[in-house]
Amino acid sequence: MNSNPLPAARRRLLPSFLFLCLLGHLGGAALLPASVVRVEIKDGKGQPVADAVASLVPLDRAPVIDVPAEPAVIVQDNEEFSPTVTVVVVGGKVVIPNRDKVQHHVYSLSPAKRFDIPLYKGEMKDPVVFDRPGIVALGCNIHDWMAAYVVVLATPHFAKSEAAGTAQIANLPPGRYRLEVWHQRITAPVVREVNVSSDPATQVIAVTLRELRQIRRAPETGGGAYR
Ligand SMILES: [Cu+2]
Repeated sequence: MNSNPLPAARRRLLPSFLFLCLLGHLGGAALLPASVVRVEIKDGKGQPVADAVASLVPLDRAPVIDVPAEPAVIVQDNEEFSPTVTVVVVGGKVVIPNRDKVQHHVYSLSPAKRFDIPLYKGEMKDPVVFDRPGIVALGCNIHDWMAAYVVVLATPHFAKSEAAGTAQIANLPPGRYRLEVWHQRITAPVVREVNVSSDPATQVIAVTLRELRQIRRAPETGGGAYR
């Protein structure tokens, strides 16, 4: 029997104590509860807006962007893109597999990334790399109604709003930021300046997107709109 258990307990505790000290020394800021900005996005009638993208661009430091090794995935299923809004950082990759029995011809004419993938089914050969910030609208040459967006950001701080209209951006270092809120149905993003203090807290910012454009998913019949 061990008549003196204390030294053994100390020996067990010492490594974890040293580990914590090391962690605290290397990444003190990361261990603190970090600040959160929660953007509540509504339309002019007070209804929540889903699939809006809120991003925070640091104004007093260069953003540190880690490009994920894995591509984001936009599936083509039942002759629709899913999801319809995808966010990537600059340099991010996207694959657009076709799960339908029919072929699709995916393209973009957006200045931030033009591409054209002629008729295909199944997987793509190479992912599309989005190397410039901007909004990239995807379409299909065969099916006019198919539409999706890739939002390419030069900041790692972003979130897409859920059904409740909430986009929550966590782990924010203190500083000044430019908040941008984009939605496919507004003509220009909503821009605000936001201060994140060094005291960890959750800041709630209400954004109203007025005058949301209607999206035509199929051509109108009769042509009356153009007379
Ligand atoms: Cu198609």
